[in-house]
Amino acid sequence: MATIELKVPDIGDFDSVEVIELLVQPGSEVQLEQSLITVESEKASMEIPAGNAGRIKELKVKIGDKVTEGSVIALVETLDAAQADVGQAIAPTSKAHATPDPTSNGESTAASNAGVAAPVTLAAPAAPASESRSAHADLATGTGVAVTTAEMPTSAAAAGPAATTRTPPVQPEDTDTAVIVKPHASPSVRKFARELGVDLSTVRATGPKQRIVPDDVRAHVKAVMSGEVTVAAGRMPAASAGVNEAGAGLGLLPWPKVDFAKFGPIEHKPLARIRKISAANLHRNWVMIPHVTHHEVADVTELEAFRVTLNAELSAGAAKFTMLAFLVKACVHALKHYPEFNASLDGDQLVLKQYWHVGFAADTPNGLVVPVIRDADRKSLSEIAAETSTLAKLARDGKLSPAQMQGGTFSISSLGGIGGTAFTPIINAPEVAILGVNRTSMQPQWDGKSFVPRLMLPLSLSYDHRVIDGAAAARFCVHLARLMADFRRVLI
Ligand code: CAO
Repeated sequence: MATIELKVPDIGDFDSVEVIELLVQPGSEVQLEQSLITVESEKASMEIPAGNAGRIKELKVKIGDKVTEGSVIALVETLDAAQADVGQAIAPTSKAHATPDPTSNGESTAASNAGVAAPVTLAAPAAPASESRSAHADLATGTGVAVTTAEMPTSAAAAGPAATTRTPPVQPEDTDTAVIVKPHASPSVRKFARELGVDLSTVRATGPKQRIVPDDVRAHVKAVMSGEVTVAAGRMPAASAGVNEAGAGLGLLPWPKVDFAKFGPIEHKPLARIRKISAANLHRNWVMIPHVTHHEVADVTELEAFRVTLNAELSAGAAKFTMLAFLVKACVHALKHYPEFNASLDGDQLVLKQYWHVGFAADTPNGLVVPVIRDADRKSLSEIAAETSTLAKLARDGKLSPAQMQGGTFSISSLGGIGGTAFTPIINAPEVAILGVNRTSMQPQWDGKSFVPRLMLPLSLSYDHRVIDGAAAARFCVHLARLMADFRRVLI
């Protein structure tokens, strides 16, 4: 057993950086490269890793101390003498590195994507560090920002002749920016928060200089669990969101707590199970998908006349031809023409589906459900009409099986039987578009010479703007409206 000093390694141009966090205590066993302390400069905070494994005998720094290269952080008892021989000075070429933890790297990248975290460039007389550079496009701002990561020696003795561009041991966390207000927290606190799924922008900081300390994260989790604080529903996985994982915290106020009984009589009614499930899904989809709704009107004068004629010819008991059935058929045609509407986002890939399963929102006493008409492209209009009627009845009776609600590639939400002129249907994730339909009304239309009464059907297409552009949505709707205006076009 030998006692050696663990020192601050070469940290580049930083003369004197403040210790803001102690990550080990006397008695702690540390592994090689385990973080010992967090230091903070004007621009960045970084964790200083151990150049030796062993047991911490004594800490030589405390919070608030200023350290520089060579400052002794702690005395450590190595587990055997052999290690001490190696440990005092890790050779410049040895792989004494603090490769950023992939998750921590991800978050730093996120910060950089926001255009705020500049890589720290050090002209240091040290061994060349391996460097990797990657550019990440920031979809939110449309900018590409270079992020540098590097390995570096952990020992102060790791000096060599070559000048190089390097970063500190751990990807720096930007702490000071005028562009985006990023929560002020050390890498280890960020890691801790990530493990717990806590969005640091929602955490109240109590540390010095508005710094979030581990206890703040714990207090936040406690408050959320006890219902004292509410947070926005889930966060978009970085890949499929196309935005940084840290995201911009919504920074919402807690939900108002009101004693309603103070103002008049009240009654408590538990939410039905379906409503709770659909509410959670709708909330997630609304928050996570950048919705835009495009509005169009289709002249269905001839189609409605045709529908009435067909229904008049029906034999007893046969399912009525509904506007919904025509819409399903027309939508399949439009989806084939514009395949990105029959797709899902999977990370940075678009999954274009070669099947056309159309869901339709069904209003039930217990909430909204979306049964799916599978292979709508292969079914006749009367088959679709019969199936929607069967599925709608099953839905109202609460007898839909999960399989009957799965696999949809596009949805239709029809309020045509009720009214309205337009609305914003919420996309049924992981689909990328949904068509809302309102009640037809007779309206004057200009035919070039005079106004004529025409039966107009309002269409509202909500689409995921990450996948679909406004122009594509407009084209899709024009295409759909033309089909509805002259249904013979569906055959083409
Ligand atoms: N314009 C005018 N009338 C319409 C119409 C339209 N766009 N769509 C339907 N109608 C008429 C029908 O012709 C029918 O009239 P008749 O009884 O005289 O024949 C009447 O309205 C009722 O139709 P319906 O709504 O029962 O049948 P449907 O096939 O059109 O719709 C279903 C079935 C399951 C979609 C519907 O019952 C339903 O649940 N709609 C609500 C969906 C919903 O809640 N969406 C909102 C979700 S939030 O995004």
